[in-house]
Amino acid sequence: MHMATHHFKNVCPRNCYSSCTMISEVENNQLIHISGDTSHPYTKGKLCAKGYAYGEKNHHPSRLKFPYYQEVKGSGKFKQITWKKAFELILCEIMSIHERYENFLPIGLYKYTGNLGVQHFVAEQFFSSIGETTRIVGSPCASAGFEAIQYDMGSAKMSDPSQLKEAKMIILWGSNPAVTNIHLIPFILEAKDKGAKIVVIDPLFTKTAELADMYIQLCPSTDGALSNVLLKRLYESDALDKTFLAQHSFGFDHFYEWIDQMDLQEYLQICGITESSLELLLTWIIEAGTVAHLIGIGLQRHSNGGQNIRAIQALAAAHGDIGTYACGIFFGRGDTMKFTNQQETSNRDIDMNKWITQGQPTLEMMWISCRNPLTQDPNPRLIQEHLMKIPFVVTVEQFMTPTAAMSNLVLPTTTHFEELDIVTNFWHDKIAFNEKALPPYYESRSEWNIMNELAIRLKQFDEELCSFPIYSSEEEYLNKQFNQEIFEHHKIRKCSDLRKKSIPNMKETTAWRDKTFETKTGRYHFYSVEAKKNGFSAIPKFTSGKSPTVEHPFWLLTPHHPYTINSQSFSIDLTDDGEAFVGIHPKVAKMLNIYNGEVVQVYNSQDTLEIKVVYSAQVPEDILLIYQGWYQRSQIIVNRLIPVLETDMGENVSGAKGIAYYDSFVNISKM
Ligand SMILES: Nc1nc2c(c(=O)[nH]1)N[C@H]1C(S)=C(S)[C@@H](COP(=O)(O)OP(=O)(O)OC[C@H]3O[C@@H](n4cnc5c(=O)[nH]c(N)nc54)[C@H](O)[C@@H]3O)O[C@H]1N2
Ligand SMILES: Nc1nc2c(c(=O)[nH]1)N[C@H]1C(S)=C(S)[C@@H](COP(=O)(O)OP(=O)(O)OC[C@H]3O[C@@H](n4cnc5c(=O)[nH]c(N)nc54)[C@H](O)[C@@H]3O)O[C@H]1N2
Ligand code: SF4
Ligand SMILES: [Mo]
Repeated sequence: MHMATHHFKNVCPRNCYSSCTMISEVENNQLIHISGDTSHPYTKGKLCAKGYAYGEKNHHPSRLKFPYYQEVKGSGKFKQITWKKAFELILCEIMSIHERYENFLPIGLYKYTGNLGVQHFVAEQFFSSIGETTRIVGSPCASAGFEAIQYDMGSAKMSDPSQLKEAKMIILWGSNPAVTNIHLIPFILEAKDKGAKIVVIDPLFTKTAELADMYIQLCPSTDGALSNVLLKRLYESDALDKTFLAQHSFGFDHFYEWIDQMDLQEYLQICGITESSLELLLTWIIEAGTVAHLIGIGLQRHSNGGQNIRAIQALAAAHGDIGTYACGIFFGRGDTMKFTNQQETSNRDIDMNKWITQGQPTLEMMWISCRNPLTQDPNPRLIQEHLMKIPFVVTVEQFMTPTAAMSNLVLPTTTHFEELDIVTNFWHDKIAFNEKALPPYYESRSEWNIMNELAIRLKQFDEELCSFPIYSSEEEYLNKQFNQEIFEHHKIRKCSDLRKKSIPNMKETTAWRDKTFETKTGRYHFYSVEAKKNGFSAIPKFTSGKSPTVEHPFWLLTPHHPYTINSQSFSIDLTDDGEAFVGIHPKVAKMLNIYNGEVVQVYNSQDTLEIKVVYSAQVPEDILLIYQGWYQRSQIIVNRLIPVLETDMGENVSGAKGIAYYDSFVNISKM
């Protein structure tokens, strides 16, 4: 018998630079093949290993099939229940809170980036529709960097990243696209083929460093110092853009007074680099004429991370690279969430870092979705303690994560193959339509379906309590999220426009082409009154960060893994490193009498991990490397070693400072 094959367009909704579109082949309601979509102008038909493995992940035996309830969180005594019962439990809890408090403030929403599709913002919308509730706010990802950009340019705009193929020189600061932004690599290699010099600046010798013409192994959190000394040498070499400085910038003289008095040797020592590498870098910049700076998200995860980004930006601006084709700053776009349900509403906002450290205020119920704080956030033990104290914790998930296991109610949810959605993107800015290719897996429901059903029940109880609009389908719901801004940007008004053309065309743009910035003066700010007002240095000068101590002499770097995306994809064995390991320089290991493959203790005052050692000469002698994520097999939770240490910036863009994940310090010893 021949079965009909149907093809659907899906979009990967992960928190990833690419937002790839893919073609799903479906036979008899089974996903039989996934391929990349060659019509995507940026990803061009290629997926990463995780993308190709979605077939396996989607019907993985450990995917959640039914709602589960446990009376005692963490007991593991989950009982399978019906959705009817699940909705009853939730409704009962919501109404009891309302009765006791006469408001809904004791209900908290703890949501993040597990799925970035527009449909998923329905959770925020639902909880706003019942009045003021509590939000755990802040971003563990890139908020320090976005705030830094705001001080100097007013907002985070970015040129089309495909322009990088025409770059004359590319400097990558704490960015590892060979792992984290793979579709950018062909553009970088094209530039390299055409003669552009590629420079990678990273404490770890990464996969991206392997592709570079020059690799600079700088000390963590010292990028600002290197940027400042480079600027000083460019000035002395008469290589700055005097027209830009005179006509489009504000406060350069003030900034330069500080640069001028810097002692070069002192700062080179801080960075851990030699004068000859600085001079070679300088020569290459002068020869290239223009430079594209690719700034990763990694390097701003330090207590001076935002300020370091300001310093790199100042280097680019003074050299005349901002506002010009194929050069300038490539960090990310701050303004790509424009659908109606993505707009902020007024709630009681609790700073995520303060919540972890202080556990305030009283919460009776917590709704967790698209977030796995017990592996991804700092100090998961403290978070677990707070969750234990909240009487009713609900987690909407696809897998029984450590967070789901610490909840009372676990609700199984659909994947992007099983729901309709639109995915926006913070890098190439293209949006794409995600068709529903499969029926929901067992009893899983889409995020919209869950909230819509809850709203129906709440309204039946009391119409006044909930203003959430009831719709009959995901498409109808999504259609209501379009608005004028979306139309102006993408020229679409409803899902059916996307059915005709699933990735709307966009004009290629160069950020700040007219050199008018969104700051108060319209100029680039080398002196920022706003930064000063918020307690930072007005000028983008290097501000020193943290360093290891005698008791904890190693930096612990926990960067992103090639074969997983944050805590996702660990269930499929794409790699032999399904178990966690700690990378250490062989010379140091030998000094400590630690063997390759031995299980050791890595510890700080917060916690101790027992973890396997892997020798790696790519890791500097004062650094230990453990990839972040969720190690199902070895049950290791890396973030237990990560304290709640804030980045300098982030609060003014996300409601909480970022997290200085990479300023964690540890020691290592034999068991
Ligand atoms: N040590 C260390 N920690 C880090 C980082 C680091 O570099 N080092 N990086 C940080 C960064 S940059 C980020 S962005 C955060 C990411 O932190 P999170 O956003 O929490 O991470 P994810 O693992 O992507 O997603 C969380 C959960 O969402 C679930 N999920 C997937 N799809 C759906 C869906 O459609 N609906 C629902 N309800 N759930 C879904 C996944 O199964 C997963 O368990 O981690 C941070 N944590
Ligand atoms: N495969 C894969 N891709 C991903 C993700 C994933 O988990 N897996 N996550 C996605 C998400 S949420 C994010 S935020 C991005 C992250 O994308 P990236 O920023 O590229 O990745 P990171 O691993 O966070 O950090 C990049 C590099 O910063 C370096 N670094 C640390 N401190 C410093 C410093 O002080 N200075 C300099 N110069 N370098 C430093 C680290 O050694 C690391 O190599 O990737 C996205 N893409
Ligand atoms: S994780 Fe990123 S690179 Fe991989 S398929 Fe998804 S969007 Fe593409
Ligand atoms: Mo992130």
